[in-house]
Amino acid sequence: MKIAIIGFSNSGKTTIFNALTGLGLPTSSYPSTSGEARQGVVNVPDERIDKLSLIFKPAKTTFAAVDYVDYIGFTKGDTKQNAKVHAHIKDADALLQVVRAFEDPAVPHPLGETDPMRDLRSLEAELVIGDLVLVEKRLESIEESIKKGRKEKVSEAEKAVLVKCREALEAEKPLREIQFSPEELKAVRHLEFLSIKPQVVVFNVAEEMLSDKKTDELLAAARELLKGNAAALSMSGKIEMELAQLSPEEQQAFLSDLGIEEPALRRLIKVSYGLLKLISFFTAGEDEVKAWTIKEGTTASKAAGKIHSDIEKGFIRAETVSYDDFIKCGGSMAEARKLGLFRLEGRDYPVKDGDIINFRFNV
Ligand SMILES: Nc1nc2c(ncn2[C@@H]2O[C@H](COP(=O)(O)OP(=O)(O)OP(=O)(O)O)[C@@H](O)[C@H]2O)c(=O)[nH]1
Ligand SMILES: [Mg+2]
Repeated sequence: MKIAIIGFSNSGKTTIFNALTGLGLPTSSYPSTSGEARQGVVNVPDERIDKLSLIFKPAKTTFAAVDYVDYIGFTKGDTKQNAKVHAHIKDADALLQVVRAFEDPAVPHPLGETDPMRDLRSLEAELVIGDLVLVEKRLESIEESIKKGRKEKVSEAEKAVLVKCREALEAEKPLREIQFSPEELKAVRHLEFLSIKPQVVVFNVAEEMLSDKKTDELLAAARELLKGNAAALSMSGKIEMELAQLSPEEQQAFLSDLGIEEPALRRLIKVSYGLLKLISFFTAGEDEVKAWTIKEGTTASKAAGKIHSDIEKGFIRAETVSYDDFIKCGGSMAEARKLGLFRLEGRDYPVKDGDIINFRFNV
């Protein structure tokens, strides 16, 4: 799973990427206009894994992980430059939009004054325009094929979805607001639209704005604007980056000084994971406690295939106990079995978030 960080330049994309990944890419007050997209792995924090690790004391603990990508910013009104950004991030499963909400005369803003809602609207507009260009190009090439009588290159189904997309985009609606059937989505998947991807908006606020009425108003306005599969949060990129460089103990002390229960970064990672409709099931033993990432609704045999194709092929059953039941039983498998909380599920069982599973299989 991959999440691309987008936004205008100097909004703090690289700062937040560094905070997320613990990497130390250079940040600067002049805009980056070229270079390679950079990728980093981010563990998805999960208190349940922390607790399972305490119980099983495994040799190894593995969290679910998501890749984050940092690239150059969007430029207002520059469709060509923005198409370049699209080319580098189009395979992402979701977007993380960083919106500048901090004021700092030393960091020039590409659009002049700091105005987060204007930036959010402008960037949404750039996503919409970019997708509209893709739709129109594709419709033109379909028309061309019809004229030339090259029927094999024409899909009526695709054309119908493109027309539906064009209507929405011309009305300045991001595609994530529109309902599509799975077949419709499949017909246009190859175009890899940006405005259709789930999106988390992060307002990068100044430290003193972290718990301020103005920030709350900003979040409310953004939530009003964003429809479909989207969310809005605020954080101080600068603080999060500094925090990420501390040891876990130091972080804890720092946060309790500030009266913060959960670092904003943890919340951001969790919200993004949820937006992707991802859930985790666990395997737990002395060797390893591990969170496995699956899409909501994945069946037990497919989930087994995540671990190894042999387990999927030779699937017999999934011995399953929910995390909550397991903890209720004092973290004892024997107790869970005795109380009948241990279930034997078949191959078509839709795995639930927090299931602890032991797969039985034949090789
Ligand atoms: N005062 C202040 N400065 C910040 C904050 N976050 C980032 N900056 C500064 O803003 C500048 C730009 O930050 P980057 O993280 O490089 O921004 P970016 O979005 O990656 O910019 P491009 O890669 O050029 O598109 C740097 O000088 C950062 O130190 C913040 O919360 N407060
Ligand atoms: Mg950058």
